[in-house]
Amino acid sequence: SIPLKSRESWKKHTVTNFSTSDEFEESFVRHVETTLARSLYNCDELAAYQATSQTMRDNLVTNWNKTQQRQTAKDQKRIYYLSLEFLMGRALDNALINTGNRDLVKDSVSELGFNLEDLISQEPDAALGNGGLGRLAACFVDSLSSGDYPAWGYGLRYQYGIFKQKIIEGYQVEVPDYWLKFENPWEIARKEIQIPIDFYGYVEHSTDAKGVKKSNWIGGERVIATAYDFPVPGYDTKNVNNLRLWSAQATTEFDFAKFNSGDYTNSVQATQRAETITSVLYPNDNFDSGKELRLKQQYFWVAASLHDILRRFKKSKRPWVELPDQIAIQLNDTHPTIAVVELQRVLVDLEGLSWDDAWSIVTKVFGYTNHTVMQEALEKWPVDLFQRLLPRHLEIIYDINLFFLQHVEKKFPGDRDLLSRVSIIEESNPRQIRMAYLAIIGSHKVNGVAELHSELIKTTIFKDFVKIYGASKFTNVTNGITPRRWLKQANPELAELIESKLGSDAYLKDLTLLKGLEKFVEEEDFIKAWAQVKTNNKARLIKLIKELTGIDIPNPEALFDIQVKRIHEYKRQQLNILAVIHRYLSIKATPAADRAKKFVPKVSIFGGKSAPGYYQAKRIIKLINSVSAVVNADAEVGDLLKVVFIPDYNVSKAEVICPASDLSEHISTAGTEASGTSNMKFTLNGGLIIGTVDGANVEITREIGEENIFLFGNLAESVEDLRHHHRYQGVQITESLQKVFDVIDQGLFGEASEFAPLLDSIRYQGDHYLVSDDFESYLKAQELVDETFKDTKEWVKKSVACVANSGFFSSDRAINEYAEGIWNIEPLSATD
Ligand code: GPQ
Repeated sequence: SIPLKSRESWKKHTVTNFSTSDEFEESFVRHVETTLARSLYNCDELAAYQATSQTMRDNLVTNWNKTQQRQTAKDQKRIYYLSLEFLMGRALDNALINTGNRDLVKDSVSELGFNLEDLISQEPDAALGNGGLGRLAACFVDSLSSGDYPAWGYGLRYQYGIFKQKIIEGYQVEVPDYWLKFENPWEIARKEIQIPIDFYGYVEHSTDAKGVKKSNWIGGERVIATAYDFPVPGYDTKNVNNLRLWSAQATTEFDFAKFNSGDYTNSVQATQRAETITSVLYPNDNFDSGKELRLKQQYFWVAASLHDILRRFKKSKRPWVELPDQIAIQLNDTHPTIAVVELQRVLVDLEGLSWDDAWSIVTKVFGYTNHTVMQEALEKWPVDLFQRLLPRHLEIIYDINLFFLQHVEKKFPGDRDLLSRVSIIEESNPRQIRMAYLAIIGSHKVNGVAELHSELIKTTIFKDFVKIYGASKFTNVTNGITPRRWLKQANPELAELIESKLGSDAYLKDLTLLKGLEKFVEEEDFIKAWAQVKTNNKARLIKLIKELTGIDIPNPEALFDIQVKRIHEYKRQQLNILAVIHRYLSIKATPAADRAKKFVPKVSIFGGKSAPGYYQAKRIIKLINSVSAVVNADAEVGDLLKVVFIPDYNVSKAEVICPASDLSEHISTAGTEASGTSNMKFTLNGGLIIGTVDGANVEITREIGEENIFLFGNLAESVEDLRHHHRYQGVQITESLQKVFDVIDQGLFGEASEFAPLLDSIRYQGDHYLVSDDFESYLKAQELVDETFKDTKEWVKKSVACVANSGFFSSDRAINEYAEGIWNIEPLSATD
């Protein structure tokens, strides 16, 4: 560091943050003219976006530095959130809001000749995630910073995020998302951080002078992990935490043996191979595809992160037993589970601790969050693959398993079925490693993400582990969303109205204050203003739909009924579109004169990506688009029904879509959606929900009241019986569903054979997702929606009730629960 006598002159020049318009503009122009090497004459909107972001980044970086210094000095316990996905979306608007600079910057860029909204929309989404799981991680880092927690996120810096979805002739076409095309002002490249990560190779066993057995892994291939840091600003605090994303590089130790033997090209190819590790995000949601490169990604990321975490711990010179007092690591799903094994390896093989001492440390450090009970999503890795890629880790897994099974045997002597059921190794062909079991055994707490889900994991997939460890190891932390992005940023007009009624914006940090809105529901003016905000937001969405699809929505007063999320059979977009067809047929079958009385005008809006190899989901997309084409062109139906598929649903589009719903659909087969988080976003924005008794819908109902939600369908407890019934007694297709099937079969929406596999999975293949069982009750619920919507005033009151009672669903609340119940960490305020 700098010698004492030089520090005075240093401090004189230390960077200060802009705080006036003038200072902002000075910095903006400096960045245009130096950083970007442009001028007054060729500063386009992209350059202006870059200069605005660079200026904001300067502020974030100074606060980031102070935050890190403060955290190092105080040396409190830190939380490390390991997630393979961070679905961050855009950073600029969020930084402006969280630092309280939005108005100032809007005026400043306007003085310089730009419109802030236009600059904001220049930014590509940081789409390093698939769906709910990745967006949850993004909301969590926002809440960790806002709550002043000493926290780091660790993930991968994919060069390609989730693909962009184009709709061509009704089909999904995937286009690569090369989001780093232009300079990314939000990342700080730390090229000096170079962590070697090994793969393959073999294990050497030896015995030392004291007779202690030693294992030493000699890697066969080396890749370098280099760091990119993303500052994460908290709201209304100077606290700025770090999100560190790793990028893979070839080693700079050039392979001279190959080079000298004239094999220059092969030697360079190794570089290419190394870099593929972080090139692409796997585009599967709720599905395990088991690819070797994916396992490489996981180990690369986990080994680099642990190395970094342990280096920081070692600087404090504390003994290893204190590790669990200084750090907590949360495993976001099983993707980082190999961290359990890697930490054990480092402590035993490299740091020389005994197995038991190491294991007692390891299990105190980790917590594991489960996000699904669906079998096809639970990660398993072939033993053979592990043997090749991570031979020492496989040995350690065998030992962890052995000690665990010994413990089980002692507790339940002779129960061989139990042993084979809970073994980390599944004795299948090929043999597989069950990552969820390893995560449970290696953690001190396991949590689900909504109450119903946390109960289900205890009674289904992890039942045996409750028997072994007791129920107290299993807990619930219901998901949440950040109100900064999902209310203030996405819905500025509603935020303003709320602030004017509550008298301050304190609700953005204590969302339960929204309850205060209830006392205004009888005020005529308030209700009118509330309705007006919704209308304005619907107009904003109408514009977006027109831009993206060319479809005109003639009637902004129509009921906007929205289902946006990944396309998945369990989420049941097929149920929605089949009911839309039913509605279309009913309208056509009603005499023209009676239609207006019977139906409220409605716009059915869909959006979401299918995994590229998930053909059934792709058929659902095609069906929605075909129905859209037929219905929208049918003059007889007019504005009574419009159907829209919004292409390339992502975070920045969600920010326009969520505030514009009258009704949103959360209609998964009961017991399949762990929580859902878009249900919370729509509720927070004054949209009503039609939904099943699943995931967080249950808690939303409890908070907002049964009279303010449209629930329907079978309960989770009936699902197994219904499937059993389908298997042995067949599937019952009701008359109304049959009529819908008939018109599809007759080719009303184009080539019937394209959709046959979709219908067949319901009528002939056991209807796993219970579409037939829930169809009638869904139609009934939709009828009730229509009835209720006709009374505009009553509807608006329900809308207010939704917002007023959504305080519980803040990710701040979720993070506080993790901090207290799982991590045992305290905030460290910027003013401490
Ligand atoms: N979730 Cl296992 C994903 O987004 N991807 C996954 O691979 C798995 C779960 C979701 C889950 O489906 C939602 O119900 C949750 O709300 C979300 O995780 C966050 O917990």
